[in-house]
Amino acid sequence: MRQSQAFIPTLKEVPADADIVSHQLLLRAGFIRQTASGIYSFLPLGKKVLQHIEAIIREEMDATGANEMLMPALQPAELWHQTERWDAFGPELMRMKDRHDRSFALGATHEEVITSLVKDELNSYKKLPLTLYQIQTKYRDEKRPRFGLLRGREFVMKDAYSFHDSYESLDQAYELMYQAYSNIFSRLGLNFRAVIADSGAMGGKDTHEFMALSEVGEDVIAFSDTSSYAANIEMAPSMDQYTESQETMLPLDKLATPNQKTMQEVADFLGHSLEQGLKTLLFKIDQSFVLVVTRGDHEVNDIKLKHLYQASTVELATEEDATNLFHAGFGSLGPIHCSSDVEIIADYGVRYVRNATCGANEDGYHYVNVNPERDFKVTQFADLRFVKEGDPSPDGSGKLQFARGIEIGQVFKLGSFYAEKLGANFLNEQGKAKTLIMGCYGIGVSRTLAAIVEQYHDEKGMVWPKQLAPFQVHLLVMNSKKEDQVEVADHLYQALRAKGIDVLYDDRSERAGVKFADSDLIGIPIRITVGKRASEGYVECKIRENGEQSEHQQSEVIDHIQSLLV
Ligand code: 9G3
Repeated sequence: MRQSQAFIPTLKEVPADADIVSHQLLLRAGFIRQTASGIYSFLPLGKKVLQHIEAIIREEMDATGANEMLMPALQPAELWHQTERWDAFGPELMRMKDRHDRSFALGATHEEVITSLVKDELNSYKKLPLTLYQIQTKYRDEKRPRFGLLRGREFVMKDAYSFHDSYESLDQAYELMYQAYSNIFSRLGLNFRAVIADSGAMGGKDTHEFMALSEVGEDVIAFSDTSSYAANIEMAPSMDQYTESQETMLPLDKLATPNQKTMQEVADFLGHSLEQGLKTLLFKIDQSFVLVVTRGDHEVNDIKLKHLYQASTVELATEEDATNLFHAGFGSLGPIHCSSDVEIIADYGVRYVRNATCGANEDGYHYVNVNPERDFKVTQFADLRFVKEGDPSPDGSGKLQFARGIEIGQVFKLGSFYAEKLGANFLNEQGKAKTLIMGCYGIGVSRTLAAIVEQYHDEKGMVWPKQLAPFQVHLLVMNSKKEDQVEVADHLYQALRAKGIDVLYDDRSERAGVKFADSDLIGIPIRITVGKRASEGYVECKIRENGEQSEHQQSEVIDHIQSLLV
C-alpha cells in the first residue's frame, strides 16, 4: 500500500483521555478512533492486526475440530427470560425494541442463542460431542468504560460452546480448549498465565482465566515462584500453616482507646503490632448478617465468603447496620459480648492467636489479652482471607508471588444450566432423554490486541511481532523529489510485492523526520530506507525490535528481507 493513498491519521500529541500506553499508541498511530465512550472504529492498520489475530485463533480453534459459525447480535428477550437472565443483568445488558415493540437484547454473550439453536438439532448422543464457535461483536454497557480497547462497550469476542452427553466428554473438550488457548497466546507472542478462577455468575465448577501479564491489568494473580501453580487471587487458598502458641494467656482487660479508629491507630496506641489485632467486619451475605474475624494484617476475601455460604450476594454491611446491631461503629466491632445473635466466623489465622486486641462493641474501648475459645466462640474457622506475597504456594512447592494481569480468555465447564432452562435434551444410547452438558470458551479479541501493545512497545511507539504487524516491511523514500531515490524505491516496492511481501510504502512528500517518527510509532518490524546512497545502489535496512541497522546493495536487499521474515 502507498501511504500517500492510505488512511493512517497519526498524531504527535498524546490524547488527553488516554492514560495507558496501548490506548495512547493505538490512537496516535492511527489504528483506532473513538466513536463514543467505550466504542471504537478500527482504522485500516488496526483492522489488519485484528485480522492476523483472528486468523491465528481460527487456525487453533479449527484444529480442535470446532465448527465456525456466526450468530446474530439481536437476541429475542424471550430467550433471556427463559434462563432468568433478562433481569439478572441490569443496565449492563443493552436492550432495544423493534418496530413491533418487541424487546431484544444486544448480544453480550450467546449461551441462550446457541443452546436454543442446537436444542432441535442435537437430539441423539450420536451427534455429540460438538463444539461451535464464532468471532463476533459483543455489547456490554460497562459503567466505566476505560483504557481504550481493554474495557469497551462494543468489542470483538471469539466465543465457543461445546455440547456433551457426559462430564467426561466435557472434561476432554475443556482440556483440548485449554491447550488451544495456550497455543493461541503463545503464537501471539504474549507473556501469559492460565490461572484457576472463580466461575462467578456462570456457576458450573472448573474455570480458568488466561491472563496477559501487565501492570495495567485489573486482576491480580498469585503464582508459585517454583512451580506452575497460578490462581486469580480471589481463588488462591491460604494454607492453614498456623501452630499452637506457647505464650500464656493473660487475663482479659478492657481499655479506653479514645478516638483510635483504624486497626493501625489502635495497635500504635496500645503498643501492639497489627498481627496482634483482630479485625472484625460485618458482612451481609444474601439476607443475613455475619461477623467475620481475621488477623489485623489479613484482608477478608469476599469471593471465599461467597463460596463458603454458596451465596449469590456478599457485601460489606453499612455503618448503620453495625450501630443497629452492636450499638458501636465499624472501628469498635469485636467478637466478644456481641449484643445480637449474629453468626461469628473467623479465618484460620485467628485460631491460635494469643493475647490479641479487638473492638469492645463500645465506641472508644478495646479488649486486650483476647484469646479465642476462652473469650469468644465462633461458628467455624475457615479460609477467609486473601493470600499475601510470600505465603506458601497451595500446591506445596515454593512461595506465592503476585502480578497484575489482563484477562484475555476464559474457559468454563458450564454443566446443564442452560440446557435445562431451554429444554435442550438428547436421547442417550438407551433411548432415554438426557439434558445436554455444556462448556463455553471466550477470548477477548480486541482486548488481546491492546494487551499485545502493552507488552510490545518502546518509548517511540509500537513494536509488532512479525506475525501480527499490519505490514511486514515499511519502505521509506527520504526525498520524493529526487528522481533517483523515487526510482529505486518504486522498483523495490514492486519487487517486494511480486514476492508476496506486504509492504507499506511511505511515498508521501513529508520531511524525513516525520517519516521516521511515524515509522517508529506504527512499529512495522523491518524498515527499508532509500536515501542519498540510492545513486550508488545502496539502501538501508533497520530492525524495529532492536534498532539493528545494515546497508545493502539494492540487488540483494530482498534476499536479506526474506531471510528476516522466516
Ligand atoms: C450479560 C452481560 C455481561 C456478561 C454476561 C451476560 C459476562 C455473561 C459471562 C460470560 C461467560 C462466557 C461465552 C464466552 C466466554 C465467557 N458478562 N458473562 O454471561 F448479559 Cl451484560 O460471558 N460466555
